[in-house]
Amino acid sequence: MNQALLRHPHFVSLEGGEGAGKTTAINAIRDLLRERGHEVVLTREPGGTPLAERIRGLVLKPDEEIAGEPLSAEAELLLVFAARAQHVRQVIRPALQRGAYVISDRFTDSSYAYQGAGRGLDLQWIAELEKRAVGLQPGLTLLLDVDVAVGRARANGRDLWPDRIESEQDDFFQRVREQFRLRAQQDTQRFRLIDAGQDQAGVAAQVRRAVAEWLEQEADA
Ligand code: Z5A
Repeated sequence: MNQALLRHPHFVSLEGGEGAGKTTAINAIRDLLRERGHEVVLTREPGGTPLAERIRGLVLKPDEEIAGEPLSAEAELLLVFAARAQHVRQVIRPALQRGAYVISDRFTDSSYAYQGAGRGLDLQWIAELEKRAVGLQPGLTLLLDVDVAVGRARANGRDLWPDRIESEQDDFFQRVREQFRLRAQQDTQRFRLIDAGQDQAGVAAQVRRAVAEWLEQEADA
């Protein structure tokens, strides 16, 4: 089994808490890359393939038949990784292989943040799954960082029925935010921290700047 963890320069992920504004950021990156003539594939996690989208439903919005059965943290982790293993092989790698840029709304960093810091699962176990089941990291990860209360207020303005994870308490989201920030501090080569507390135009401008600089670095490398 392949255990190498490779970074691909055309693979970009967006991370952050609820209501951080990933949609605005994704649109800004897509526009920038298309202006420069690149093929862009937009995708998301959990999800991105029909099977992985089914798994997303199981994790976030279980139907009536299974809603009463508590989902253990361990099962939640394995489900998001099952979805990711599928997503990488069916969508992400084929797109990268034909030269496209792939922008994913969340990727493995979310598992470290939500299942690791949020649910309290062993980060080493997650690292092992990342190596064995995924084998791929983004070349660039934009972390949209925003105060938990601000992000939740934005998301609450939109969600009538919060999903399983959105129903968690503020301390869960605080741990998630801290884990994302820690990962960004520990890997400044891959991460760019975006102040997502600004208005949407301000966030889009920071994102465009960060991606343009990164493209220049990649071209010089
Ligand atoms: N999850 C996990 O547990 N483990 C994993 O491995 C993975 C995921 C991959 C689904 O993700 C859930 O899966 C997520 C983590 C978990 N759960 N949570 N929480 P998701 O990305 O689909 O769900 P989300 O993070 O809850 O999405 P979101 O709340 O939609 O966040 P967003 O995409 O960053 O926000 P948005 O749609 O761009 O904006 C939200 C609202 O805020 C919207 O009304 C905007 O108009 C408004 N907004 C956005 N930016 C601004 C600014 N700058 N100012 C004012 N208002 C703004």
